[in-house]
Amino acid sequence: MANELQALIFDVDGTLADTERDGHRVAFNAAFVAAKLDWVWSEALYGELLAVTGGKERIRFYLEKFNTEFEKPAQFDKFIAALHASKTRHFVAMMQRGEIPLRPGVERLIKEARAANMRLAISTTTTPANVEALISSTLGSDAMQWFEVIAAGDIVPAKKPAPDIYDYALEKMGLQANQCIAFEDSLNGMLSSQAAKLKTIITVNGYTSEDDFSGAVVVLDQMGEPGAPCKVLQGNAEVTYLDLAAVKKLFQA
Ligand code: XBP
Ligand code: MG
Repeated sequence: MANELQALIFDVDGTLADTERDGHRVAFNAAFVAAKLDWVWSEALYGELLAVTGGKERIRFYLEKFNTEFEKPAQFDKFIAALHASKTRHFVAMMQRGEIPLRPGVERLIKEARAANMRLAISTTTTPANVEALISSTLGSDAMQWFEVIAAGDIVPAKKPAPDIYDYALEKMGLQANQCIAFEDSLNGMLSSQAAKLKTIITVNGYTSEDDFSGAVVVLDQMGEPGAPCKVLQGNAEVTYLDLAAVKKLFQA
């Protein structure tokens, strides 16, 4: 008999909220201004930089590929860490001001799952402070406790697309991959969840709609709401909006 679904594991950036273009990118640029650097990450450039997950790693990638003229300071690791810490402060402040809402259906699904005693976890590349700021500002100050594991940031050295952050979440929950389902928005995210052997539901966003999501359980434009249906972009499923019954059906299919 097939396993029963025990837990939902959510990615954060791009999945819970559209944070990349108007959140992280803006916070990076604010940190560059504060550090008196003349770097500007446009929406288009940021799309290319998203090939690399992790903010510190993304800054290094930018300097390796797009700004090779920049003379690296002597203590380069410290420079990157300080710049990224400043970016995190800007991002947290933006979330605390409520600048980025959750994507359609996210709050509804999480609350339904919670009411049904479904176990919940987070698996993300972003810094823990960012997760806390987003979740508390959108779902309320106690909402961090709804998730039994917050697997985030540098907790594992190898970030997505490596499976490590999902493996970590599964290990902490004491669950097998075939008892859980993952929610992702990007190719790097899905490669990570699939490498951890998790079935994965994709909701795309502006930066990821052209990614190749072969192997996903279903690809949707968003989770949708009653009266505001989602579109099925890939996969043989009839979903009008993602509720727990739909998730369970996709998990069993
Ligand atoms: C997205 C990421 C992160 C964020 C920036 O993670 O790759 O690096 O873009 O956050 P996910 P930091 O989709 O797994 O949530 O600057 O804190 O890394
Ligand atoms: Mg993501």
